[in-house]
Amino acid sequence: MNQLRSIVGQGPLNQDAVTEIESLLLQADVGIEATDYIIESLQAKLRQEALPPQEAIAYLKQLLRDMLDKPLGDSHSLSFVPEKDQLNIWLITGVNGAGKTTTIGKLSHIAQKSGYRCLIAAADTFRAAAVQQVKVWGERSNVEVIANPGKNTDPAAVVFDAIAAAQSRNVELLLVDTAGRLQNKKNLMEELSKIRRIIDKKAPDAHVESLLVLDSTLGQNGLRQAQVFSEVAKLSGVVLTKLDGTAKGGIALAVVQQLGLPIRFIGAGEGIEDLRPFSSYEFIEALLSG
Ligand SMILES: Nc1nc2c(ncn2[C@@H]2O[C@H](COP(=O)(O)OP(=O)(O)OP(=O)(O)O)[C@@H](O)[C@H]2O)c(=O)[nH]1
Ligand SMILES: [Mg+2]
Repeated sequence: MNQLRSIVGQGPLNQDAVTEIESLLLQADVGIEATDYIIESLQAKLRQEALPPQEAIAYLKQLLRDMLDKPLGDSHSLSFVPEKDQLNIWLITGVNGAGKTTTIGKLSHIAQKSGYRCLIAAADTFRAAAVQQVKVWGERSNVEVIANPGKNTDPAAVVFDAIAAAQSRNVELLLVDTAGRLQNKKNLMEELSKIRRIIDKKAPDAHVESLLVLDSTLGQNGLRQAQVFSEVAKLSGVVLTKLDGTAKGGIALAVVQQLGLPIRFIGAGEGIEDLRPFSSYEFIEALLSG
């Protein structure tokens, strides 16, 4: 989107410039709603005063950053970390293959390195290999995994057991891996809402975060999923994965604009270190230089 900078740097936007900006934003997965908002704001500003190119670009960057930071309210500068000396439960949800289990592995690694007492709940009981997969991540990050060895076990029961273990061991961060599910599968979505209810009931004092793992290469399709997950799992944030691939990343703007949820982490690779806390500053600098 580095072309965006040169167009915005040229002063008041004529119709050609607007069309060009619109097409750049849509190609970068920014989505119609957020694109309209950006163009209207830019037009209004540039009509109001003639800005030198650098200032026009600075205005654009600030506009985009403010959009990304809006869901955070006043807590802007606070980095997103589990609270010490209390139980934090992070429920990790999303469609099949979005990167949930990998993200759990990366998060447990960061948490362990940062000195948190951490535990993983293997609540993907849907696929036979899923428990094994999350256990491998647990070994890599040196974090214990609570699983139920039986077949066809109820994932909510695994979560129940894991919360009990977390409470008795003074665990600070419990990461819950869930099965991938499509948002239109009623019974699976009901199962997820049951997991969420168990968490709220069994750990009423815990600090609960419900994170949607979103594959950034899916573009606008990902947003439709997100809307349904948002209600069922009471989402509080989003992890954008696979930003190391072909995705342009504009999806982040669509997510915050349409769902009002903050982006918390970005995944940019398959390795254990390939997860970063989300920073609107870094994100916008990268987006506009790419
Ligand atoms: N390039 C890249 N690949 C990723 C990233 N995150 C996850 N993956 C890959 O995406 C694939 C699916 O990852 P999983 O973590 O198994 O996804 P999941 O959401 O747990 O999948 P299900 O449990 O089957 O729903 C794996 O091949 C991961 O290595 C990322 O940030 N970048
Ligand atoms: Mg998984």
